[in-house]
Amino acid sequence: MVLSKLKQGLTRTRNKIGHLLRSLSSDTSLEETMDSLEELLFTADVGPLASELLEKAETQLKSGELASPADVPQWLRDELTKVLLGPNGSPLPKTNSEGPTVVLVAGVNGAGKTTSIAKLCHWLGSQGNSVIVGACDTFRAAAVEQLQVWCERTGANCITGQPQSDPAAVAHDAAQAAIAQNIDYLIIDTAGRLHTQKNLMAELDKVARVLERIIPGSPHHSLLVLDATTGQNAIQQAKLFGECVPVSGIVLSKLDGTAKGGATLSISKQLSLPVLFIGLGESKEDLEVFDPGQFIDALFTPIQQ
Ligand SMILES: Nc1nc2c(ncn2[C@@H]2O[C@H](COP(=O)(O)OP(=O)(O)OP(=O)(O)O)[C@@H](O)[C@H]2O)c(=O)[nH]1
Ligand SMILES: [Mg+2]
Repeated sequence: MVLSKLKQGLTRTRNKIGHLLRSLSSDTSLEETMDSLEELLFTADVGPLASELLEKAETQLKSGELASPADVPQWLRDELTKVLLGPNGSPLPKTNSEGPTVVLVAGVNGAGKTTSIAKLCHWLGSQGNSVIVGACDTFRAAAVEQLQVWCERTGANCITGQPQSDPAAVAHDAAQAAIAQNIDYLIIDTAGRLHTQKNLMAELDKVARVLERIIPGSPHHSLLVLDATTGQNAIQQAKLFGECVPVSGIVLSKLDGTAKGGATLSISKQLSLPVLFIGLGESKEDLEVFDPGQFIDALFTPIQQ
């Protein structure tokens, strides 16, 4: 059987919860079922959602709304699918009919911003869009070069500035270039930062303000890249970034490298933000538009023994 990239990417998470799913399916008593469900939800790292679902399952099993423990696995799939927020239509609609649609990309150090931008260039390009990338990470020495290499591979144009120069100045130049060249999408790469780095957080705000001045209404999309391997910690990061820029959606990177894929479930729920894309590897093709139904199907696909 050829596994889809998503199923393959979720292998570690599926390995972690596989035997628990099997035991949940074979339980016959209420007590056993509740025990298995509890272990499954906590092992899957779904966060506070676990207690909510446990309470709901117990209430529904006792009231008869759920006729028997055998119905619990399907019930769980349905509940989890409902919890997940994916894109409503296109994940990155071309919002600006007058000029470039601007996508600002933020996140902590090493979250996968630059790699995700490369993947987005590839994805947007494959749909016939022209893309310019603004190399606004002027903070880290090798950042510009890394982005340039990706842009060459994906056919996007890269606008750069001097090392340590003002990122807002690069954003300014990139926005001007995108207008002059009548480009469909302008993507802005930014330096990794922590919420405690007040100057860097302020810099992000300044980049956004410069973009808005040159292209009114922009940035049209502000994506927060979260590293799926950080599990529940990603929630905290998202809240703090949200205080600085109005995050419109999440790119969840490195799902292939983690057994904590279940954290995805609580990220949507706790942030009330859609997961727009998921990263499933290190090459430009390893990006998928997030689809809650497909994600749950992949998560519940048994590991072949
Ligand atoms: N396995 C896997 N690795 C990834 C994925 N996305 C990014 N990476 C790796 O994560 C590391 C950091 O990625 P970058 O894209 O440089 O992260 P960044 O957020 O731009 O980092 P800074 O600019 O330093 O803040 C690199 O080694 C990437 O190859 C993914 O979806 N899967
Ligand atoms: Mg980077």
